[in-house]
Amino acid sequence: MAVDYTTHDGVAVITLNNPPVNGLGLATRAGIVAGMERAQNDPAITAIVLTGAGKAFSGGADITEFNSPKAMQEPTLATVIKTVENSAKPVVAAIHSVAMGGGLELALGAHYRLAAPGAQIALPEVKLGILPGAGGTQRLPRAIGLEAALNMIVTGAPVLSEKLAHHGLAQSGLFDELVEGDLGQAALAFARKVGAQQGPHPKVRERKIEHPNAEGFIQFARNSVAGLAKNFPAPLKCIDAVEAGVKNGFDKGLAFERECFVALVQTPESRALRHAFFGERAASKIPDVPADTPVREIARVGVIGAGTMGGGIAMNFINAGIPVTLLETKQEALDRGLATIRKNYEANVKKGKLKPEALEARMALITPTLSYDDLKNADLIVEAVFEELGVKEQVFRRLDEIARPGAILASNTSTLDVNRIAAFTKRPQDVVGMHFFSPANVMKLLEVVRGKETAKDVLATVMKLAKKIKKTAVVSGVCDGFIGNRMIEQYIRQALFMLDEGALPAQVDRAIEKFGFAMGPFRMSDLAGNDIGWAIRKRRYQEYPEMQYSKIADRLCETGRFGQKTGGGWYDYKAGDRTAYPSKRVDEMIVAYSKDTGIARRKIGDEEIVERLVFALVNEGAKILEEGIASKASDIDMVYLTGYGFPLYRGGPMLYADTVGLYNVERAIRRYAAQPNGHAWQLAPGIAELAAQGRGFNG
Ligand code: T1G
Repeated sequence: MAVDYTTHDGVAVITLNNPPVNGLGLATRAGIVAGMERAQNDPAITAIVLTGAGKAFSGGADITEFNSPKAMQEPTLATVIKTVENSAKPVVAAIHSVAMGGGLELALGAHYRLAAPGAQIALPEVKLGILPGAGGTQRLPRAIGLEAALNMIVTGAPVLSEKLAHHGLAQSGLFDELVEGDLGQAALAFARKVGAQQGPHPKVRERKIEHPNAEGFIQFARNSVAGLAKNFPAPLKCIDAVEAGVKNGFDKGLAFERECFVALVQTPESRALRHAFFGERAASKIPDVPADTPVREIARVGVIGAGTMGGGIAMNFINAGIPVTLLETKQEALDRGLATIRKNYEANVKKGKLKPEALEARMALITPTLSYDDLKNADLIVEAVFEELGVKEQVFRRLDEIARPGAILASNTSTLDVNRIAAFTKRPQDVVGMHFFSPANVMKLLEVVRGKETAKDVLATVMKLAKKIKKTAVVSGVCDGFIGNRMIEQYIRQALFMLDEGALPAQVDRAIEKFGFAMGPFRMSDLAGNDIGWAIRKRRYQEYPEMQYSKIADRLCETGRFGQKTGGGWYDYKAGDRTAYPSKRVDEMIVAYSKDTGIARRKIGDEEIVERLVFALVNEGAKILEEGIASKASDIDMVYLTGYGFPLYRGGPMLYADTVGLYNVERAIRRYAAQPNGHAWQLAPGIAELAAQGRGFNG
């Protein structure tokens, strides 16, 4: 049963009991209404307490019911809240831990509210591309005032309950009492007290919204939100709904809120945000690794290599309070690495992101060493040494000798075969890839590369640890480039072919940045260093002689134009200025290369640029799914949303393909396959199959 009903000397207690967070699914909603009716009809009951079992009062509407008929089935949340608000007997909401979204809206329908301190109070709907759809935009301003309410609704940010107990403006606070002790007992006592009082009991909806200049403030809110809301319609709609209630009263405001909700829930932006919300959680679930797989304790971590990657990796663990032994081969490299870590923290202190005393505490968690023996007690050792198999072999053979039994041995490799690395040890079951993205202490994405012998508890341990170090971990099988880099390879290939065929770097970058990417391929390459791609291509030419590439990027590198670090790459740069200025010299080089290769240049439109770049990702992603390298399309989307600057409001390459329709994606790919360089377009069978069934990657 999703709701429990108990009575205690004249007080009925309705307890939401729908783990994990008392999502307000249909059964829960029906249970609350049934409980309310039961209490109304019981003459012995003088008051009602509404509370939540387990880890939350309520996390809001049951998002697993979104876009399903159940979400709109009576009793809807609006009906539940009306039932509570119109109850002849006073209702006391007793809140602990979490009251979010519909959960907070439900509490706002009660006549009184008590809260334990430390509870997260929020209307986070805007983060899902919608707005509070059960009266939140109308009741919250009446409960805590226009400014505080607008801020919570438009940002979706949680506020701790103790901050809402009393409010500076005219209205009393959201909570009638903050309860340090036993919330249940306090709620029963409070309920008995109000149950003995003559009604009617206070309704939030009857409070006035007092503000000296509501119209002015709302306009100010609109102006400040405009930038933040650039690609997202929901924040501005939140303001519209609050304004409707201020201007036209509660009932009209409620009706308008409903209209806005129904409109927003259908938008592609909301679908993308919900997809990302679920994708983030789904990524930590590995199909063949049971959720209750025992995990190994990770109390101490070893990091080998104190370079850019090693230092960033070490910071992730010490940020989570896990001590790190940092190993280098030479003292000056070790000193340099420590200095870089300290510099990063000092920058955070300067930005106010870190307290000065916390800096020293974090640095104290690092034990620098030049000796492998100091790693012998580590529970996890992550190597971030030079990306060359021979070097990895030395490291893993040495680790096999000194690491304690059961230690997890992880490689940060971005391109090498984790199975071959595991084979350098006698414990391949303990070897896994942990591919961090640079800068490792900033980028959320972590590709967890599963070798064919990697043990399930190793995977479960690393996925849990990833959550602790605030990474979005996605499991990848072993292939060249895993998920992200394997797909970006085809994206870059198309970008280069389009230069041969008629486009120029600035045009390609502008088109894909207009689509929403943080940075186009050429600005990105100039930032990362064109020589990195050059080295990878040289290896590819050896390994995949049959795969044709444009050689324009090699020609650029042969002139030493590695990007920002050499003052020039695809673009020109001025000293101390990171602005990418189109380079006449490079553009001429591109035109000359087309001539040399006999390709007649043509005008390439932005739409073709975006299709060829994004569908190159989609096509390779489809192959990755078919090969089982990724277990679900949302994993691929999470890789692109958290590691490659794919626009969040489009939900990732695979969701974007679903939005376009795989029927149209297939037609476009077949069209490009018939053009020059069409050899690069080998349509993934999965796209044609799904298109024929009228389906998408995400159902
Ligand atoms: N419904 C159903 N399941 C939910 C859920 C929800 N609202 N929120 C979380 N879960 C699941 C989640 O998928 C995961 O499942 C587990 O709970 C633990 O979550 C009309 C329409 C509540 C702060 O946006 O912010 O109300 O992986 O890992 O870190 O206006 O979850 O274990 O199977 O995040 O302790 C608005 C979203 C809905 C709240 C808990 N509510 N949730 O954080 O655990 S829209 C939200 C959160 C709405 C009304 C509208 C967090 C949390 P599993 P978790 P956590």
